[in-house]
Amino acid sequence: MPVEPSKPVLRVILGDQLSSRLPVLADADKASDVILMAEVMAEATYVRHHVKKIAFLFSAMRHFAQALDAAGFTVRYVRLDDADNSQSLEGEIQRAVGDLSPARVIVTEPGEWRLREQFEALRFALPVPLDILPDTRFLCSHQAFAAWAEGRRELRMEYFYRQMRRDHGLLIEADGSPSGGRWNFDKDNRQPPSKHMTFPRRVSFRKDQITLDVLDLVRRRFADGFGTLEPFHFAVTRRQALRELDHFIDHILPAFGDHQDAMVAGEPYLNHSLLSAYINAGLLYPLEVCQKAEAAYRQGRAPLNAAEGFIRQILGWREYVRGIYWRFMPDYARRNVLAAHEPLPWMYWSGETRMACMREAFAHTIEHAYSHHIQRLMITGNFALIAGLDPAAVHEWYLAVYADAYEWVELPNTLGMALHADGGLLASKPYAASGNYIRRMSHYCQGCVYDPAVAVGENACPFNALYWDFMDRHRDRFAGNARMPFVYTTWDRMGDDRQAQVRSQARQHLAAMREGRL
Ligand code: FAD
Ligand code: DLZ
Ligand code: SF4
Repeated sequence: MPVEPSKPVLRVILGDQLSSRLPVLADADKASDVILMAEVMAEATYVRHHVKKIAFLFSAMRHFAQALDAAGFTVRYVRLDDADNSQSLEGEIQRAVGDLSPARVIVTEPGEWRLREQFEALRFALPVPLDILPDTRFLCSHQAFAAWAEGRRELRMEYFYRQMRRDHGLLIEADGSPSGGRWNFDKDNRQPPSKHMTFPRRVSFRKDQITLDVLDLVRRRFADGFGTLEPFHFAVTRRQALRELDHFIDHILPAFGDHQDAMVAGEPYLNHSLLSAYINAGLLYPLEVCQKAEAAYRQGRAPLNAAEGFIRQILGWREYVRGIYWRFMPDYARRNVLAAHEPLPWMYWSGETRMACMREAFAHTIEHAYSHHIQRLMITGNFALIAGLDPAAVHEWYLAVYADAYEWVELPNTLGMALHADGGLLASKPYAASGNYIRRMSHYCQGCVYDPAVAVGENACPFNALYWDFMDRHRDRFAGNARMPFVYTTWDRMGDDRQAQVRSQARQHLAAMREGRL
């Protein structure tokens, strides 16, 4: 009797899962199983993604599919323009199941709640089982985060991070103590910009035919998309991303720490790594990135404050925000404890504003699908916080405009860290700052029509009155916060008349903002 060939397993890989070490590939039978990858409009349009983000992901997906094919896997790759493309991930899974009659479907857990819900629902629509496997690229599983969080009165990244350092043996000495005798060297990393700072050249890659085809596709299909498509010099393969990582470790990491919070006009990158888009899409593994940074320190090629500061962002913040996301979703996305309801002003999309600091952050965003952390937190995020912008609208903007943006990482950073809309679950105090902070930490104010030293009057920096008005509005919530000493003593010392002027100035700024005059 002829032996019936075994049914294939359909193995689904999403656009931000471009890693060969995922469990979904681990036990694949190259002779019979099929890998499904699909470019679909549903994912490319659920927010108004930056065109560079779409191009980066499609090109990286096509290159990854090519590498799988070369390694002997059978890949069913659906292109955006393919005639039968149903334009949704569920649709493409259903179509593949119809065509291939697999024994089962497996997929790695998606990074966004909405997609995991869709896959849960798809289970009931498919004639075969669908299994959702854990995403093993992360260094802290859902179970491990839950075990750490359980029973704690409040969750703080710093304690989570120490646990992660111990668990993964990163920057830990033989006796179990942290390297250098301290867990955190953040105090050394807050220097303002200095004229001695240098910014090494960045790696750029020649575009191959795959990338040129994708750029052409994105130009045609996303003509109204946000941002500029070219020049385009993202790494789109693991090999290229590794080159960019090595370049960072060798030439940039040593200076990563000292001026980590600084901002310099005309310098979009400073000494940041630009690795988030690659780590989040799966081209780099977070652990290997941390290990390379530690090796640089141990070999005397990078100071400890730089290596520790860098590792803390990935091993600490990155894993922590993911833990918060999955623990508190879906309720988390709806939080708005400060009752902020101001619609997102058009300047966030157009980039047009008289405020030099905001203009610069928007310009980097539009041009590079990138702005560094301090611009996201202390410029565009800080403004959104003190102007009382609606968290859902701000969240949608951040999710759209950056090449590294996926909800699991973007939402806690926006809603929790920048907007304090979760009431302090993620960060114990609001990152609100006046023009004085921006003047100290950047060069922006020198080229601005506004004056950071002025709170009321024609050239008053909008960050000043909006900052005080924000503090005043939320006095009941923040007056007792031990991490914000002197705020209300300073405000009270201004006296009634001055306070009234400041409030009135804040209202004028908001009116100007709504009318596109700010
Ligand atoms: P570096 O400064 O070189 O840092 C090294 C790495 O640490 C990054 O590549 C990233 O993987 C990790 N990292 C640093 N800070 C954080 C953080 N707060 N949370 C998680 N990981 C971190 N990061 C994203 O990856 N995607 C987002 O969508 C995103 N949205 C943000 C929105 C807001 C409002 C804020 C304040 C921050 C957001 N961040 C986001 C965090 C951070 O700003 C970016 O990770 C960082 O700017 C990426 O640039 P880089 O690779 O040059 O980072
Ligand atoms: C962001 C994105 C885009 C723009 N396009 C696709 C796509 O066409 N196909 C796909 O599989 N994934 C895409 N993605 C990434 C998904 O949106 C991502 O997997 C979810 O946001 C979960 O993190
Ligand atoms: Fe920004 Fe105010 Fe400085 Fe202008 S003066 S760059 S608005 S902080």
